[in-house]
Amino acid sequence: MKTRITELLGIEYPIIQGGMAWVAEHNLAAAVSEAGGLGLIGGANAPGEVVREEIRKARALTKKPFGVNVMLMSPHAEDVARVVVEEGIKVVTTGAGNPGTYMKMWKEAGITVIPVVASVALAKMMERGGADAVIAEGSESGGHIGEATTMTLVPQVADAVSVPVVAAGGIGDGRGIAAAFMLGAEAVQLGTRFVVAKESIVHDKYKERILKAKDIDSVVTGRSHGHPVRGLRNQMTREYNRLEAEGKSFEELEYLTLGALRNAVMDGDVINGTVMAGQIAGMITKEQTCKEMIDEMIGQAVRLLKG
Ligand code: TUI
Repeated sequence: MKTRITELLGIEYPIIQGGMAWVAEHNLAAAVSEAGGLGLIGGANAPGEVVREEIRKARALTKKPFGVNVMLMSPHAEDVARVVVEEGIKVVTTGAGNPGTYMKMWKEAGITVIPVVASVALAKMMERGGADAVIAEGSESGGHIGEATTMTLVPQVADAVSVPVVAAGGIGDGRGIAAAFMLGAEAVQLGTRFVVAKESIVHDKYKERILKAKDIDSVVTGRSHGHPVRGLRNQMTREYNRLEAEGKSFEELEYLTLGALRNAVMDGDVINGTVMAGQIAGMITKEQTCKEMIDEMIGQAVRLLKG
C-alpha cells in the first residue's frame, strides 16, 4: 500500500495515529511508529517543555519517524510550535484551528505539515499556505469535531486539492481503510482503536468502556455552543446535554468538563469524566498490540482492495 503519504513520511503503511489529548504520549507514538505507521505525540493543552520531554522519550524508544500534533486552541500552542522546530521534529499535524501563523516557520525548518481540516474551504486554504497533505476528519471522530461526515468530506476534499488526503473519523479496521481509499484518501488516521492498544497508558476502565461500547453509545456535547465534542455517553454527558438544552452557556457548563478528560484517562473516572471516543467504538472489541492491529488491518485492506 505505497502511496504519496507513505513516501512523504517515510513509513511502511499508510496509517497515522491520532494526536489524542492525554492518550497520545511517547509509549503509544513509539509503538505505532515501530509497527510501521506514523505515531504522533499529542501536544493537547500541555506546555512546550512537557512536549519536549515526550519527544525525547519517544526518540529513546524508536529510530523510526514520528510526529507531533499541535492543538491550536491550546494556550501553549505557540510554545509547542517552537519546541517542535527546536527538537528537529520532521512531521507536524495540527487540529482545532488554522495553523497559518506557524506555517512559514515550520516550512523553513523543513517540517512536513499536515493540518486537520473539517471543510473543503480550509483544505484549499491550507494547500495554498504550503501544507504537504491534509487530514480530512469527519464528525464520526472522537473529541472536537466539525459538521461533515467522513463519507462526504473525504471525496470533496480529494476533488478540491492536489496534495494527498488522509481520511479520519469512523475508521477502525481494514474495511474502513479500503473504503477511505475508494473515497480518494491515500492514508488513514485512527484514534479510538489505538486508545485500547496494549501499549496505550490509558486507564483500564477507559479501555473497558470503549471495548464494551455499543454503536449508539456515542454522543456529542456542546453543539449549540459551537464547541462540539464527541464521546461515550455517561452521567457527565447526560447532565451536560440536559443543562445545554435548558440554555446554559458554555462558560456556565465548563465546570463539568474542566479536567474531566484527564480524570477519565488517568484516573479511570468514566462516570463523571469525559470519555472521548469516535463512533466506531462499538466495533472495537479487542485489546491488541499496535503491531497486531496494524498487521491485521493492512492484511484485510489489501485483500479487499485487490478484490
Ligand atoms: O482537534 C481535534 N480533536 C480534538 S482537540 C481536543 S482537545 C479539547 N479538549 C476539550 C475540549 C475541546 C478540545 C479533543 N479533540 N481534531 C482535529 C479537528 N480540527 N477536528 C476539527 C478541526 C477543525 C475545526 C475547525 C480544524 C479547523 C477548523 O477551523 C479553523 C478555522 O479557524 O477556520
